[in-house]
Amino acid sequence: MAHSVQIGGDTIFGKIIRKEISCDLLYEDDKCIAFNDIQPQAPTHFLVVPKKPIAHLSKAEDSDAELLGHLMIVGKNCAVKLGLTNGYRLILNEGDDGGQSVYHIHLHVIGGRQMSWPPG
Ligand code: DGP
Repeated sequence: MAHSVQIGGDTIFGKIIRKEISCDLLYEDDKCIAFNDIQPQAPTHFLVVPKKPIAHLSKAEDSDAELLGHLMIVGKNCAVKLGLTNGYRLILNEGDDGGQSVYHIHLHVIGGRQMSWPPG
């Protein structure tokens, strides 16, 4: 018997995508969802999450290129809507060394203050 795969996958972000838990929603379309991060690291901090449950960047396939690009465009459009006219930072944490804690790929968009470099 075929396994049934849950839409959005089996992480906290899957539950948000399926509306099983709430979020502060900024944007949604058929491919992704954007919502404010629950632990903001700056005055503006939101996540752009594909509905396809790719666990992390190193699991992405060549055929995911358009979807991954879409996340950046949605992040840029949301940043405009939120008034981030002076710049912002996009971050994608990959694996343990990258500091990834939720294994459903997501783009952080952080702004509203001056960022430093290198990141911690
Ligand atoms: P990362 O460390 O890159 O995997 O980032 C995961 C982010 O997800 C972290 O900044 C906190 C955020 N997060 C975790 N659980 C929830 C949640 O239930 N709701 C929201 N809005 N954000 C969450």
